[in-house]
Amino acid sequence: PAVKLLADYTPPPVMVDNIDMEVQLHETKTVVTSVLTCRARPGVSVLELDMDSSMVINTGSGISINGAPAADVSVSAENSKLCIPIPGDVSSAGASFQVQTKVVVNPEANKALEGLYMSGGNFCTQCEAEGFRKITPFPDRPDVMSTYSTVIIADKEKYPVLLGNGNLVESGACENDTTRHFAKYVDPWPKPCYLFALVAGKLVYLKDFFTTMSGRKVALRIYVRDGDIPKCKHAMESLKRSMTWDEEKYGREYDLDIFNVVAVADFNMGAMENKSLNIFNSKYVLASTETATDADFISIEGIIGHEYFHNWTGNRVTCRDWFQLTLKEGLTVFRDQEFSADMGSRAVTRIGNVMRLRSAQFPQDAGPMAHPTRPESYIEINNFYTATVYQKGAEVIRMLYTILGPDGFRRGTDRYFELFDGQAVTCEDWIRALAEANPDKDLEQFKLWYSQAGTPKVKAVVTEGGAGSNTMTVHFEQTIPPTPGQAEKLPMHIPIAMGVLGPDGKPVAFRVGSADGEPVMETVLDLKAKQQTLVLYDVPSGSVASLLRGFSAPVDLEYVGITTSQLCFIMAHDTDSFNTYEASQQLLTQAILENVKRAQAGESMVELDEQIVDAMKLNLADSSLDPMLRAYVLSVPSEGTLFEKVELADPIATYRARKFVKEQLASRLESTLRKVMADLEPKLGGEYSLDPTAMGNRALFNASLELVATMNAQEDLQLCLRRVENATNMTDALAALSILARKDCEESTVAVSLFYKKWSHDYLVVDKWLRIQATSAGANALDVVKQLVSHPAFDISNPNNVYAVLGGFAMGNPYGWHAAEPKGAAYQFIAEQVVRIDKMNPQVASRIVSCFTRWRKFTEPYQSLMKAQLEFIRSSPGISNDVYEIVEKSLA
Ligand code: B3K
Ligand code: ZN
Repeated sequence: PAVKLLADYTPPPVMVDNIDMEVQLHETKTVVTSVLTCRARPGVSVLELDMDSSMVINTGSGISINGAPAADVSVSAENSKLCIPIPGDVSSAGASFQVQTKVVVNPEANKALEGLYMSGGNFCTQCEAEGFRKITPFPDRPDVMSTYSTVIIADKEKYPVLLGNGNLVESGACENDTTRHFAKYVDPWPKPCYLFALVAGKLVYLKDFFTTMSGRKVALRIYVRDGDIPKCKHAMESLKRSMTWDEEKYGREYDLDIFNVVAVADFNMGAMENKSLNIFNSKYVLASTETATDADFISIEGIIGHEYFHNWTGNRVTCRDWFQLTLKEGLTVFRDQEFSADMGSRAVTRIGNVMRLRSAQFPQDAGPMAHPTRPESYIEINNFYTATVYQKGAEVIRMLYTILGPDGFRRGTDRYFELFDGQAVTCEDWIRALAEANPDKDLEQFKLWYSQAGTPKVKAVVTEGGAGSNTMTVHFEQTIPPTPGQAEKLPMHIPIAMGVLGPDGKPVAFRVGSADGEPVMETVLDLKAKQQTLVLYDVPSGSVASLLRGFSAPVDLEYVGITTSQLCFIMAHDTDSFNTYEASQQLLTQAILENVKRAQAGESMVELDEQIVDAMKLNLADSSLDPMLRAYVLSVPSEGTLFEKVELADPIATYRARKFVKEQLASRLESTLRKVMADLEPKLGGEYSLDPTAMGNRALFNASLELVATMNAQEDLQLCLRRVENATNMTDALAALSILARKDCEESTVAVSLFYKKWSHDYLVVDKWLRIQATSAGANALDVVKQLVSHPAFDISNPNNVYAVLGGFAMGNPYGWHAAEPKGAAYQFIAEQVVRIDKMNPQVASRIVSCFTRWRKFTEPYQSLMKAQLEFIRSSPGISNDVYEIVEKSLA
């Protein structure tokens, strides 16, 4: 397969200023007629349109130019380009000309869920990144921006609702066929074709409206299947909050009279920001107290916000080419993270963001798929919608925010919209806009965050000045590990936020750089050199530095020589909640890793240090703290994060050591945990609320219950079972189910089956039930997963089901996955499923095959067995470019 390079970029030979489409919908034979108004660059004599082998096209009579049949039209060998010679008189002097094409596509046969396809009997589309070429021949690249008109025609009974981009200008019955009707939409804003969408089907909607800051009244509608309207309220409220927030924080107003959201059950990813017609995976729209967890409510708010925010960061200003994907995604993730922080608890939101970065992006940055936030090459762009482009991309924006400050950043985004509205631009352009608005800042070195892959490692050595000198010296050293294709790296610009805790635990006002500087409580060091030293004055002896507050840069910080008691001190006193959490995680990580070594050596494990137990108790019992933060502090680092801390990971020893430490926490903190539960109990009843404290209380109760239940006392197991049965909200029911699903006991079997009975009518809840089993099962997980795959509720062509069961198992259940017997049996099973799914849906297959990329990270025999499956997949006939790219790069 061809490798595409950023360095090969050339501007489009032909621009399309407008496209008029007519889509005659039919399940197996949809006819798409398009008229493209084109302008060719001087010297361009052939119009090349991207197309797809799945479409039927009559090159003889299906194409005309300025109304006359086009001559000598050809289709390239791989059926991927339609080449239409432009007669000399037509293209002269850059004049506009019109090209009409007519093609037939088959939505029902489209199991890849890219282009035009069917979900639950309705038509829908997904065009990003390159799906538009499966609907009509077109220069399918984001730097071709056009205005659109779309006429959608379909059977009136089967497809009463017809939706397109932009404003509805006309609709009615078809004159020539009374069983059919049509709707015409016009989108006046030039857009790249990846933002095209249409929907047709039997849908109902929840409606509302929003008045923008300039007084425009926007009709808001969320379209769902019959019966689902009551589950749309939270999404609608989230949408209105997003619209207000973007006006207040960025001065960005919505720009059309309607904004539609459609929920579909078959969707490859979370959601899509099509202009005025967002299409969502229904799991990120539908929610009720009974069926959705607190985490679901939070994700819905975040994703509704994310897609809405794309209207400016992505749609009005878009990407020049797909290498620039982080331009819209990193920025929009940052915006949705900040929106969520403003709507809920900032500290808790930040911890959640960092957990995700560390569990998904750090491993990617350390493995064979490592790439810069702006990749320089790819085979299949769909493989680059990654944690690096999204989550690390958002960290890059966050660092810019930190460096420029809130006002400087806002001046920068204003400048960005002012310069580039209506254009397709690059990451360089983005930095240029920020720099122009902040002439006192130098962002040159910062740009390396776009081009250098790998997680920088920062070592910090803190020393106190001699007695009486009241200084603290912090010496930093950065190194950036080699990544594929990048052996040598340059030092990066890393903003490090820090503060100081005095010997009494109180925050210290210190002076930076000289003894007569202004006293500050916090400072941000711009680490730019490979090594850099910072001297702080007025620091009482016995103080402790609190480094990388709020996780101010996506780096791996090693605080050299920090002691257990200093970490416990930070946990107890830091005013920065992130570092409170971070200290607890460092302590638990050290304790687990120590025991991993012992497990490997066949030695007995060491108990948790008394200091750690005390610090945990203090935190747990402090009811003045945010309960969600207390729950996070109590959370034991995931196996995935632990693997990253060692050279070669032994999955079974890691599992045992982690389990041991968890049991230690449970038994040593038991009385405190039970007291916390008893204190929370009365607060949990009453009306369900999504305010941060209510959610925190549920999380803390459930985290405590999870710990005490590791001791398997009958009454705790019974309590879990009762909660599965009687909980009035999904958060509590699911928490209890996941505790039991991990166990081998009567209550577990009962809980799993009664949960299914209760919820078998709700496919989104069933999806949770599938995932819980796939992620919780122990050494017999492979058998469980095989049963789930043949369960009537499982549909291999539904992406959510596949991600829940196969993804949950291979990527969310490290123990069950590696421990399956005979060794490697689970790898083989998943490899076979990947090959099977790839024939239908390469994007889904490619996500699942990623479970093998880090094979080198594991001890033998795991690594060889995983590698063997990658080789099996590579040798399977007809694998997609999507899967090929991941497999090939993993083996390289
Ligand atoms: N832009 C889409 C993702 C499209 C993925 C294509 N494989 C959703 C989002 O990031 O908002
Ligand atoms: Zn996005």
